[in-house]
Order: sequence, then C-alpha cells, then structure tokens
Amino acid sequence: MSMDRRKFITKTALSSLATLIGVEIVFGKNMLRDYQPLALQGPDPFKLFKKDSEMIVLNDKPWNIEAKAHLLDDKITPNKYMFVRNNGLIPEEIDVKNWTLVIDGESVVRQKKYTLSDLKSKFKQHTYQLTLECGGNGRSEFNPPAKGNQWTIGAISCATWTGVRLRDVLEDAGIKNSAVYIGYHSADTHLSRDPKKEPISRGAPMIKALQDETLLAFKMNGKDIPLAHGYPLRLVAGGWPASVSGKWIERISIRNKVHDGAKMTGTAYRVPCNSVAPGTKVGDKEMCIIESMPVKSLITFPKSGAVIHKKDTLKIRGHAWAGELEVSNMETSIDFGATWQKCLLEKPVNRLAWQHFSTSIHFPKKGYYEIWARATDSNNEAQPMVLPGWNPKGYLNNACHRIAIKVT
Ligand SMILES: Nc1nc2c(c(=O)[nH]1)N[C@H]1C(S)=C(S)[C@@H](COP(=O)(O)O)O[C@H]1N2
Ligand SMILES: [Mo]
Repeated sequence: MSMDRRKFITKTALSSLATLIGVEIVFGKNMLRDYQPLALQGPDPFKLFKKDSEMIVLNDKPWNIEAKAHLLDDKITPNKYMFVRNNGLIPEEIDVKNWTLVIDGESVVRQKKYTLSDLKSKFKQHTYQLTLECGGNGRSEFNPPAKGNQWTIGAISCATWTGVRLRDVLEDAGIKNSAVYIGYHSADTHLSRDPKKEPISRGAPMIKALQDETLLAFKMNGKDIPLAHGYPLRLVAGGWPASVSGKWIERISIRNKVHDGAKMTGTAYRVPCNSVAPGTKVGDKEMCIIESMPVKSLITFPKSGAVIHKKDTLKIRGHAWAGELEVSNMETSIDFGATWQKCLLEKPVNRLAWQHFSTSIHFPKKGYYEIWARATDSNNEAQPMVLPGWNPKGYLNNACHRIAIKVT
C-alpha cells in the first residue's frame, strides 16, 4: 500500500500545535492530519463525571451526555446512568462552608440569606423520587430538524432527592400577595466567560414552587449531589422540563411577573401555543412556556436487538411517567400498533416519580418483531405512535418507544 502524503499534517498546522503545547513536537511530521496530540485532549468525561462507558457524549462544550434505554433499567437512576445537560461551564471551585442561598425579588417580604447548615437545621428534610426529563429529549427525530443537542431517548432520570421544601424557605422569607413566579440564579459560568451573562436562569409559577415535592436538594440517592448535577444545592421540580431544576443554586427571586432570566424568554423552552405545520416560522408571541411534561415511557429490558428462542416467552420491563399526572395504563404491541396488550403497571412511589411496568410477551412464530410501548395518563391522553406536533425547537417528543426483537 502506498503512503498518501496528503493525509499527514501540514507544516503550518504542526507549528501551531507546537505553539499550543509550548515545545517542539519532535516526530510531529509523522502525525496524521486529524490526529489530536494527547496533551491537547480534554479530560475523559466518563472518569470525570463517573459515568458508565456506554453513555453517549453529545457535546463537550458544554458537557451534554445521554443514556441509552437499556441503561435506564434501574428503578432509581444511579449517577453513572444519569444524563448531563449543561448550558454553561460547571463551577470549578465550590466553597461549601461559605455557600449561601439568597431569597430576594420584588415579592419577598424580607430578603434573606441562608448557609447550607442553616437550611439543613432550620427546615424539615424530605425525600422524593423525582422524574427529570429535558424538554429537548427526543429532539433528534424532528423533521425539519431543530438546532440543539440531538437527544435520542436518554435525557431522562428518576433519582432520589433529599432536601428542604422550597415552600418552607420562601415562607420563612415571606411571600407577598404580588408573587407570580420564582426565578433561580446559579453559580455556573456563561460559555463566553462573561461574568455579566448567565448561562440559564429559569423558574416556575408559584403554584409549582409551593408544591410539597419541589425541593432545594443537597442529596441525590443518599449522597452529596455529584458536581455535574448541581452540588451543593439544587432546585428539583419533578415532572416539568428539567431546565426548571436549577443546579448550583445561589439565589432565588420571588418575582411579581413571569421570570425573565436567561432561557425564559424568546423561543427557549417554549412551543407554539397552537400546533403548526412542520417548518412553520413561529413568532415569539405565539410561543408558550412548557409546563408539565407529556406522558411517555421506555422499555429498559431487553436491549433493542435481542434474540430469543421461539419456545420462550419474553419478559419485558420499563418505566412510564406523565409530568404532573399519573400514568393510568400501559400497553405493548408486537404488530406495529394493530393490537395492544395491557402491562402490569405499578403505582408511583410518590407523586412525580416514574412508574414501573412489566409484561410477558409470546411471539406466534419465528421472525422479526418490534415491541412498541404506549402509556396513557390519568387525563386519558396516550403517547402518539409516531412523532407528535412539530415545533421549531424540537421539544416534547413523546412518541412510543420501540425495540427490535428476533425470534429464532
Ligand atoms: N445552573 C444550571 N442549572 C441547570 C442547567 C444548567 O445549564 N445550569 N441545565 C438545565 C437543564 S436544560 C436540564 S435538562 C437539567 C439537567 O439536569 P442534569 O444534568 O442533572 O441531568 O438541568 C437544568 N438545570
Ligand atoms: Mo434541558
């Protein structure tokens, strides 16, 4: 085989790499053009965030990492399988002893500041399993495509969160009658590193802020929250787009209007108030803020592509969730949606936790099948079999999950 010189690095590229590294790359002329010297490679995200090596990195600036369906098989999602969604740069040095939470805003009675130990000692602690799904989960399927992280199905988790109720803290500071919304402010850094810019500052209406399950959490699955997930203090508002659940929280404002922080306005985390044809240009005024997430489910066992023997029945399992609502029915189909079979569906451990389902499937003969899963919520709203309403930013894709099975 002849060597093709064009695939080797050019002299100019080599000298700029040497400048970056600070010394000459001695045998640099032997480097292939696409080769990235180890000295210039970033940290290994799997080690950095203690993620399983099967997780998928969608972006490294900022870090965005998703799971695959079969990795989400646990009833309570462990850190290693929990998706990471960052809009900016993770705070680097966290001084837990001096970490404070300020409650302020137009509608606070007394502006107040709490240390972490104030929060832990002054208020009662609560633990809930809470479903957090990114509003953009499933975006990769939209056509015309939407910009942003091309999440497939893996931007969903249900971990155990421990903390104090946001309500108790807000009431301690005092809530004026004029209160409409809360807005969070966090310690992460904007990608531009401009300290005046926030990567994200979202919030929720008072009714969500005051729910029993809305927590200011300092523990995830019984341990300190991992840094990537909001250590040392995180807002957790299950069932709503996970962007409401601010990480690294330093300040919460009680607003007398809909919060207008970064990614609250324009088209961010909004969908057309009325459905539109794919590709339609929608003005900002016709876009509405996403609140409760739609009904959805995932088959987490077996892995898509499984091969089974004709004589065996296949036991499948997974989880289903429905934003603020409960899932009331769970079904599967092996004939591309022509007929459906009811699954066993567990009650949620608490409100806003995902629910587990299972069923045994018998296949009539050898061949290729797909198992489709469909959840229905307590308002009798079922998952669509194909892509739901197109929207410019590719949010809220709750189409039925499916896996391939070969029966031999
Ligand atoms: N401070 C801060 N909070 C944040 C974000 C962020 O970039 N910065 N991303 C939000 C978004 S869009 C999502 S989907 C969830 C992701 O939570 P996770 O990374 O713990 O899975 O965090 C939310 N909270
Ligand atoms: Mo998100």
